[in-house]
Amino acid sequence: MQRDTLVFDLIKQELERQRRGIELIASENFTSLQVMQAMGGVMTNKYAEGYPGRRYYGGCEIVDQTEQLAIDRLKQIFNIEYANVQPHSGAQANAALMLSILQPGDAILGLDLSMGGHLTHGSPVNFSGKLYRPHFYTVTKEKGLIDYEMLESKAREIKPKLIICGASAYSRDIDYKRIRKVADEVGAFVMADIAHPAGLIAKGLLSSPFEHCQFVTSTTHKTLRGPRGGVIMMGKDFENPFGLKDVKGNIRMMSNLIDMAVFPGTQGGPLEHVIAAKAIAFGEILTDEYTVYAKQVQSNAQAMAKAFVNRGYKIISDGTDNHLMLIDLRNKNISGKKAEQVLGHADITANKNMVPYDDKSAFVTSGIRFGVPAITTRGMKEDHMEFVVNAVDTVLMNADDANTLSKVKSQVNEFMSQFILYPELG
Ligand code: DSN
Repeated sequence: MQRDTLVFDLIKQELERQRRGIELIASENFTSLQVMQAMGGVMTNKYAEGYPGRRYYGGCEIVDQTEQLAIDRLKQIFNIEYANVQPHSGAQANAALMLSILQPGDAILGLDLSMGGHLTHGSPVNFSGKLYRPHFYTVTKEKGLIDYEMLESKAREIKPKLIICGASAYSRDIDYKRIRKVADEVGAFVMADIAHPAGLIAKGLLSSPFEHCQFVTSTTHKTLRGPRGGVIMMGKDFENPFGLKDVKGNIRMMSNLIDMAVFPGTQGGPLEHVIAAKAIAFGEILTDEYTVYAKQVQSNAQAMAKAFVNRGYKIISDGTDNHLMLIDLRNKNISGKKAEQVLGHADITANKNMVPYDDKSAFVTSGIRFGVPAITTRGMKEDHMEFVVNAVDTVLMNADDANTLSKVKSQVNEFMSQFILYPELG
């Protein structure tokens, strides 16, 4: 078959784009070459509906081993009893988890999307807000911290079946213990979606949710630096809350309910090539090298936040505990939309983001979100944050000056040439 030069040329252009720019999207990262090789390998050809040792197709004896490796390594990373590595994404993980414990119309309580939450935590445009009855807590107006008192009073009033914690644009640690306390009081489960900070939690740099939240979901491609995908985990397995029995009349464990909700509940064949890549990434996370990386992520984020504050930028909650920060640009007289656009002209990639109590729409926004997982993988240290923040600031303060934008772009490209990305790819 003729090589598709059109598509491969676009892939080459994307590699060049990633190489020359400063990547500040908090949810992105650069996987290792071996993770990408697994994703582009022959396991993409295999159907394997079911689970290791219990498949609906023949020829699964090899993919059984990679999937079991992924499961075992993930359990080792977090020191937990249960992991399902089949969800195709974080959204799929959340859909399956909710399917396993909720009935349509059940009340759920999550952090409002416009306050840093996530679409799958009850947004009316998402399955979670359409199938279930969503309610929300917020962050406080003064400090930008999760309003635990509101969470508690809403939980007592609504009596949700599930309380969801975790966020996409929240830079502080979470008090899982406090959330579990009110959940127990009102008869709710707690699910922590750790898609963003999972890598820092893995290395003990942030509080662990496993002791307090019955269910934990994550993506695998953000701080975890693996392939795009999702996982569902439990610190401890337990008998299912509904007394569901299997064909032999045995009560099924919660792990069985979740497995069934992933397949056949919400997915068909698992992506075994991605699962092989997850296994590789999880192996990398177990190394000391990754521990050094995770600590550097946290230090870089703090250095970056300090550099922004020194230039008069308003960080929501006044700083960061994790890998990201959300900046309110209103005192800088530029919208998030425009900021994202002009930063793009200088080869700096970030995403506009609503800030709490924003007066602009989600398409315009008053804020911008910055994260350091990707630039830390490129090799940047605390000292480099000064260059990055200076470049961002110069762009934002000269947003309508094409000459300045082009000058910063050249400086960015020159700066990034010292942090080699995928040298093996030529
Ligand atoms: N889209 C992801 C993010 O950027 O945070 C969340 O799913």
